[in-house]
Amino acid sequence: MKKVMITGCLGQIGSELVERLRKDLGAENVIATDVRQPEAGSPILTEGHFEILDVTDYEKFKKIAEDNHVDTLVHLAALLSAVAEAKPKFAWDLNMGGLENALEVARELKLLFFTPSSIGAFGPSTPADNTPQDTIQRPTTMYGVTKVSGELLCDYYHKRFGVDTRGVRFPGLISYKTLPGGGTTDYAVDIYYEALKKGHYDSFIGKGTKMDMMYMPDAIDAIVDLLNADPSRLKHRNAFNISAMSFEPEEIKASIQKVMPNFTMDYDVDPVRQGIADSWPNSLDVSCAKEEWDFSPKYDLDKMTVDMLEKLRIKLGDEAKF
Ligand code: AKB
Repeated sequence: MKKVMITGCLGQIGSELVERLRKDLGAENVIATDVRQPEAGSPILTEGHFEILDVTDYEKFKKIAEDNHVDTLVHLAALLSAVAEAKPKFAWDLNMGGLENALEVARELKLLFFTPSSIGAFGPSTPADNTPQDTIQRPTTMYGVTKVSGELLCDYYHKRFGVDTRGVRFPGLISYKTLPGGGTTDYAVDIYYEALKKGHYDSFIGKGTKMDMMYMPDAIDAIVDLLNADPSRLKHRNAFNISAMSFEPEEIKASIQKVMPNFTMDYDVDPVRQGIADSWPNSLDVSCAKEEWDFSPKYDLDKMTVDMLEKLRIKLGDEAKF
């Protein structure tokens, strides 16, 4: 991996991955793209190469990759679970159309390829605890349908055309730099903002609902480590189960209370997002990722909470009233 093109670079993962790869590879070796124009003065624009790209536009997609002589493609542009449930047709068109174009560009230009799947690729008939790497996948959401289809398509491009496809099933990702846009696990990000702004949070995910989560620095390391992994060790290529912690709302509340003892939480459950969460696993078995490319996250819940609150307090400035 020497020169990388990234789609969806203004999203929660993309914005931090661009920063990391610009440091690792040099700013001139990272081609950041998104369908939206970044805000004026944003580091994505001022500190490196940015291009507007709608990933459903194959010709432009290929031209940017070709003109810039990239050797690696990280395809992140996709709708998240809650938005995909609200706009299922658009979710199918974007998540599948974008991925198909990305894989075709990778095939034609012989690129190393990464795209994320998600815990959303599982469904209610999947074993919920210690969910195996290879198991039943019958998701009941449009997001999940696109994620399973995407996993299969990546496997197919590897087997049929020899494309060096790689990927992980991300759990909920927690970060302080860029907000996630329309996911089910977003409550675990919102809670830190509200803790600092209001000292209180109304959780849209109900008591007792466990989901896998990970802090963004571990997620970025996972992408880079898997892209750099020795291919001869990879028995699975795409959709590795990864996770650093599994908790329910009461546990993240308790973790915040260790730093902010007066923090309080109530529930105002959103039936749509609760339904999605109920169809997902409680906790994943990540042993294949450990065995095949040494996956080893550094942050547990309490370590993440301390870092999140410290960094967010600085970011929020006067808005942090607690
Ligand atoms: C979402 O909640 O949609 C995402 C995911 C787990 O894929 N964070």
